[in-house]
Amino acid sequence: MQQQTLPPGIERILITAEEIAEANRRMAEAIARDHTGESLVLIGVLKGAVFATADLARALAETPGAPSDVQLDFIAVSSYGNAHRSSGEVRLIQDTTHAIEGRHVVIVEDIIDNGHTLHYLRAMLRNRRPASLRAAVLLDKPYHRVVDVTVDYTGLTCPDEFVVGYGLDYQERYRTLPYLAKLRPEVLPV
Ligand code: PRP
Ligand code: 7HP
Repeated sequence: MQQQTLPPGIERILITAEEIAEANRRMAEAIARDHTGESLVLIGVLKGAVFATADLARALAETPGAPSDVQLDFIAVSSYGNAHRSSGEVRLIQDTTHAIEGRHVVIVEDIIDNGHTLHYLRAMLRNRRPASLRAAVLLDKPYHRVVDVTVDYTGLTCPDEFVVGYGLDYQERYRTLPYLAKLRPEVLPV
């Protein structure tokens, strides 16, 4: 097999684009089972979950027994800023555009790490009284969880590394890589 040339700063690929696509398909099947015939709102968490939300929505459209109708909305929060460690303080940067009262909602996240972001979002959106509220997370990184939070649909377990690609960044870089990768240690501060 031909060796792939990796961008500067990337040490190696941890999870391939094919593995990501398969995980999205599995999550779509589970969401379809829980929401057959229902009208569903997917709320993607920007910026990290931009690709996960788009790909999960399309996988859902191709899944038998899918919801009757899937609408997309987005919310933007940040707790990492430019760092590779969370501040623990989640900031709402941009709210959704539509009301969710009485709607079936699935939050779509790229990654759960310490859990603060999803915990904050679940509490905030629960207050808006949706008919149901679930969370789909592509990558579960369970090693440094600080708050206990329910994840209803999990794609893959993430290695205990700072990963980039497929929406995940370090200092706003590497988001557009089609795979998930480990950064070279010299790129990260100690
Ligand atoms: C990242 C990621 C998740 C969150 C998870 O977002 O996209 O939303 O951190 O981390 P936690 O479970 O430790 O709270 P970030 O705050 O970096 O913003 P971004 O999505 O704009 O990159
Ligand atoms: C947030 C985050 N962003 C990018 N890569 C990781 O491994 C991360 N964990 N939590």
